Amino acid sequence: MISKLLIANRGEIAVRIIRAAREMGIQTVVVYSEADKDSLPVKIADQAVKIGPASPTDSYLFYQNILAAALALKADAIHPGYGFLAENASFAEACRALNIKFVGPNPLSIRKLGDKITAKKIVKEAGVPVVPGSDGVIKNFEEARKIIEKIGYPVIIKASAGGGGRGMRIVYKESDFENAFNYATTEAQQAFGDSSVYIEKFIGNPKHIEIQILADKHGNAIHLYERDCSLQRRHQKLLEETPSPVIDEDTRMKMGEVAVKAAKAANYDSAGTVEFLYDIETGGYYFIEMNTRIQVEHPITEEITGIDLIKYQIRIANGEKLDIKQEDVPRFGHCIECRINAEDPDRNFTPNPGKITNFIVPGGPGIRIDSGVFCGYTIPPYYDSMVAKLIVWGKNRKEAISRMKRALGEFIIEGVKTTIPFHEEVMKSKAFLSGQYTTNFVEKFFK
Ligand code: MV4
Repeated sequence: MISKLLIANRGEIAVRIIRAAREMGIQTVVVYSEADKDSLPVKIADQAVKIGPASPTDSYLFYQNILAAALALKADAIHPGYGFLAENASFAEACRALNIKFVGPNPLSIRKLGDKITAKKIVKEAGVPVVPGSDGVIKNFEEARKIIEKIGYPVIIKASAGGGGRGMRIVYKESDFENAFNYATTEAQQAFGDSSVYIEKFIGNPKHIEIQILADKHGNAIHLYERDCSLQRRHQKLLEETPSPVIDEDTRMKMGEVAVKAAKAANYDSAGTVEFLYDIETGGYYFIEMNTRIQVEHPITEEITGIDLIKYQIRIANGEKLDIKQEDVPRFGHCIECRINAEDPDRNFTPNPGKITNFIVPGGPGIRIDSGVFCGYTIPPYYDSMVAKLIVWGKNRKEAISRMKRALGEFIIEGVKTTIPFHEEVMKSKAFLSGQYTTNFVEKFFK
């Protein structure tokens, strides 16, 4: 049994994990950097241990110190949250070697799915639709030419060690290919220490649809429907909603089924997310990658299913069997999350850290706020700029949107600029209201 959980993260996700653990009767230890000594997770955890200076590489990423803290305080499990060590297979292995439960999938699954070429191969063999393209590493121009003859331009070159939009190049015509290929391999080598790249047909105007899954260590896996994460800017998601306004019931269940297939094929055993591109013209969907962590936007799935994903992650890490069957996964209403960042939307979303001098949160029916800040707190400049996730539930999309407008209007944050005005504009925009918005929406309408 897990009796003490160490949280190897900061901010709102550390708070979220402390809340789940506390409701389960599990003691909590949070580790923190010098810059986070006055943070909310440090205040509310049962215990807190300083692990290093502000710099992430010397604190939240420096896992020797985190493991030493876990041993010293006798934590029997570590939750990595998202970012930092969450998808680090070597860290998961190091936990295992010390007999500490890693709240996440087994190290081999992390490693296989982290390599995007391997991930695609595994799921394709299991019958999951993937974007047409190369089946493995592209070694040279000749190899690429043969594949592009079949799929046609435009194509996208992706780094196998990349993911989440890092290390990608779009190529529209043959005369640009050689340059782009050389650039992509060099960049991949520099960024990830692995020059492997692969190519796919470039889907020009897709929706980013992801399926939440839960898989245990006994071979059981279920999905918890989709999230529409198309509203993003430079690969940073700004708003997520579920259900997706463009996914019909039949497609929803089919995408869920293939996501479960993908998870099973990868021997997956935790909460995870299977990412697809969805073509609104054809209704086609294609696997692109799988994320082996809990995601920022997990609460919207919790709100429409009533299932606490963090508690399930902990139970699964503890070796427990899933006690929900696919047919028993509820789905009620509609949920939207707006990420409120300390950024200036009028200045190209430049980060705007500093002291929060006033912080009054909206409340009332259907409102949930996941945040790591409070009035008087100073947002340090070293980490991401998220201030709060404003999560709104409504009986349908229309009510969720009205409620989101109302909640954005109630939210008072002073001292730092935030993305609230941006979200207020989104709530009024035709493309968002129609539900037909794609990944190009922000770049197209908010320049
Ligand atoms: C693509 C794509 C179009 N076609 N793959 C971005 C995040 C990462 N998970 C995969 N991504 C994409 N992969 C194919 N075959 C479009 C995206 C994409 C994107 C690409 C360029 C600029 C902005 C984008 C925003 C969202 C998704």
